[in-house]
Amino acid sequence: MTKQWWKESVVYQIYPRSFNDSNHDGIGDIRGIIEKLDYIKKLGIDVIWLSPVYDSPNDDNGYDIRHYRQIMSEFGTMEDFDELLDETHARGMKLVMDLVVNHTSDEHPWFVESRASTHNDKRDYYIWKKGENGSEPNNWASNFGGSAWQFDEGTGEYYLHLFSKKQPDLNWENPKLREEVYDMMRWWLNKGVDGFRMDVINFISKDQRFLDSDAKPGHVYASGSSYFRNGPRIHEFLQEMHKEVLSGYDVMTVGEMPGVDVEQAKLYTGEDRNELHMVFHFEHMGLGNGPGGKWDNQPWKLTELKQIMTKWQKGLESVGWNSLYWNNHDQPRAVTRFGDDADYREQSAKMLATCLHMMKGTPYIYQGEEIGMTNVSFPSITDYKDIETWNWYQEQKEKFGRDHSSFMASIYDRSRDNARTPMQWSDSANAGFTDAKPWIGVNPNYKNINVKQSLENPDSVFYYYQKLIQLRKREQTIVYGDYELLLEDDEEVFAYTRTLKGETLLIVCNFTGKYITREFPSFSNKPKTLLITNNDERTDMDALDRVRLLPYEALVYKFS
Ligand code: TEU
Ligand code: CA
Repeated sequence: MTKQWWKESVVYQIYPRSFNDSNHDGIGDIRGIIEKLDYIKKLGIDVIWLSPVYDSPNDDNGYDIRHYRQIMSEFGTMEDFDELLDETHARGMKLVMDLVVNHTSDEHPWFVESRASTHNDKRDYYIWKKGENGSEPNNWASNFGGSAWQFDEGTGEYYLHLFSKKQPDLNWENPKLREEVYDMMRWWLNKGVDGFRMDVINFISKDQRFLDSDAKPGHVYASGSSYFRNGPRIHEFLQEMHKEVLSGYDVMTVGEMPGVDVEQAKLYTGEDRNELHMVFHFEHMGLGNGPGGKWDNQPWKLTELKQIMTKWQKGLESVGWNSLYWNNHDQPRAVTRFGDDADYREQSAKMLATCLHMMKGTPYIYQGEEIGMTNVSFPSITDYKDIETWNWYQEQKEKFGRDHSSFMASIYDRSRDNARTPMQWSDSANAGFTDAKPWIGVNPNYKNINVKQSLENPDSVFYYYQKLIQLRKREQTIVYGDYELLLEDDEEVFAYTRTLKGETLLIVCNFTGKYITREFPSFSNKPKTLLITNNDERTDMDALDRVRLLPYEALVYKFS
């Protein structure tokens, strides 16, 4: 397994709209990020991934791009961006951009031209089809509700949009479109950006038959994902992108890939395949999804989580590379979802961090995770801004006549806005995020959970993350060691080892709020050092034939 800087790195994801407002308009911006670079550096971060900052009408908060080579005016100017890039590099960190090329905004000049007539240069940049007997070309559902096809009066045809109708899908079958995308990527790389996180990149190749998929009884539309997820030409397109663009630069790539499995990921990340370095899979993000999908939240089991993580650890072990994450801008907050955001908030946030950062792969921290930020429960639906949440709400209310309270619980569990409330910098007004009215409400718990307080408390979640990151720099076994799961059937403890050249790490994480005891007799007589724990009482000398674990305790011993 070759050594690579991006394997030894820790990535910090910034959702710019919610990070830091520098100019008093209630919206986070690029100058606001520059102000906080020292904070990010202090944490020990190597790479910053910026969610989209391109010009956008913000139907989906920047994931609907109007101009690929311009900065959203709410976020600042290209000069601000260049300064951010310079200042990031000056601190020895790298900057990775979000690349959204499955779709553009409907306000992108390509689409404006494309929709203007059936015969123009840009018509084939998008996916246009005639209707079938007066309705949509097929029954595919949009990820944000309703049909994935939108009828366009001007030319009397439908265009495909797997997300909102303001996000028309690009036609990757067209070589001219592909060349435009590659050219744009080179333009950013030549500026000096250090790589891309590629939005739903495993959706870009569509099965050209555009067949109906099987709809559930009572449903008109159905996900067409089997016809575009890891589609027929996906590997060809990614290899072409590598040849045309990525091979010329020493950069990092990670493909966001809903529905990808380990076998596919071996092809995407295989070191000899020249596609991508890593993928984001969603298997652990699907935990607790009921028959009704993500809004239908059900209890989940630790054994399921362990089985998923282990499958990915072992599956990519000698082939490719994992990305490790508990949350992002689309997901609930990790400590609420996998830990306990009440009595054991700090303890469980540290435990989750340990469990993830000690696995093999590149860890991603989502803004606020490093201080243990939690989900939010806003009283009114009008407090929510996310298009996915709104579309679902409207469907439930209008179509199914459900009453407010019956589905707010789902929103509290799963709305993407849980991740999008402003970063909590201090206990002053609006959590120090802005001195204007923030674009989305601040989580009322900011008085107790904020950066200022975390930096003042040596025992905080922040300093625990800092220590984890420092350990990674020191201990090669954390980066390159082989993974082995222990206690496979245990519903309370996630334990595993990492081994490299005769050195072994033992990681033990209590996923419950209870005191429990576990036995590790095979480790009991070996000399060891304690690398990290969230239990103040623990020492190098503790016997391992019987270990009494505190609620949400995590410990890491090294045997060499
Ligand atoms: O997300 C892809 C995606 O599949 C999401 O719809 C995700 O599954 C969902 O949000 C979970 O509820 C990417 C971006 O991360 C997301 O923010 C965008 O809205 C989407 O693509 C469209 O660009
Ligand atoms: Ca601003």
